Amino acid sequence: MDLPRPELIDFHGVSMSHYFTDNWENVQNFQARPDDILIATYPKSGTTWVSYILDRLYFGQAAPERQTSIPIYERVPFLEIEFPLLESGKDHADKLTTCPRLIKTHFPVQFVPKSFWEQNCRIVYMARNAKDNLVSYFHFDRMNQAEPEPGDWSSFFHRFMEGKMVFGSWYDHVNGWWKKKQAHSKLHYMFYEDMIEDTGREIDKLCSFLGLTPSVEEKERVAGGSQFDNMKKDSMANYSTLPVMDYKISPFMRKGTVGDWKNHFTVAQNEEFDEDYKKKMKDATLKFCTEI
Ligand code: PPS
Repeated sequence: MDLPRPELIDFHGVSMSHYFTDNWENVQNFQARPDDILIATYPKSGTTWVSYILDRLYFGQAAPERQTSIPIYERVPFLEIEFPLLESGKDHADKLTTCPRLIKTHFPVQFVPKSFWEQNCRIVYMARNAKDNLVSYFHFDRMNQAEPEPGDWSSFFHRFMEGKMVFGSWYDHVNGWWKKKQAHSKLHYMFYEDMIEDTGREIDKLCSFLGLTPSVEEKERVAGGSQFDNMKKDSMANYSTLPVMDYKISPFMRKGTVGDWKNHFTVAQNEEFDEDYKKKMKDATLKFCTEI
């Protein structure tokens, strides 16, 4: 697919691209149902991983053919996307026949359609440390024609710190959702690094939040199936069926590790980043780890 790369726009004070704002009114009027589950993340924080796990937990036994025949982005629609030749994420979500409906968003918390709050839906938020998030986003923007031109590493690095990314500032995103968690009891805030450290433990926490009681074998199947190497070779999970992405530049399932930033940041960049990070991340209760 040959499309011009979109520009970054300022939308209600957040950097966005038009692919995620063109359907704004309809998306804001989305009618959530009480049993809908919203999977919310800043881009490149492990959205696909959590989506895959939730889909398997809910439907792995009742409808196992889903996992082998329907790409993850169709099982879990991306609410705000409006892309040429594709059904809008909102229409797609409206048409889901599953119960619950699993729905993905990258919106900062203030953009979430109000019906999700009115219906008191469960929300799973996954966050990833800023340094690895930045690196993952850089490679994604290199290979994804639907993203603004990434520029070189150094300019991307600075743009990230300035919050000039699609879906805005990482710092505002993780902090905004963290604050929301204090008021909304049905929000489960989890960390990519914890998932890497012990996927089984994090699936246990997820199940307890969702009120699910899978057998030990089933949980092991879900945890095992969702390991990076398995998802990387699974064409229904690795986005290889989407023409806007060029896997020769970089695969969607790229490294799947904690600490790859060390292969990208110079010593000077790391110091600059840490200095700036301290100024922006004042809430001591929100802690990330950048290595395990
Ligand atoms: S997107 O485009 O925002 O929906 O991308 P998202 O799925 O949030 O993030 C992609 C990064 O998550 C990594 N990933 C995983 N890591 C470990 N285990 C599993 N199973 C897994 N699945 C996806 C993926 O490789 C991207 O990170 P990087 O660092 O680029 O490898």
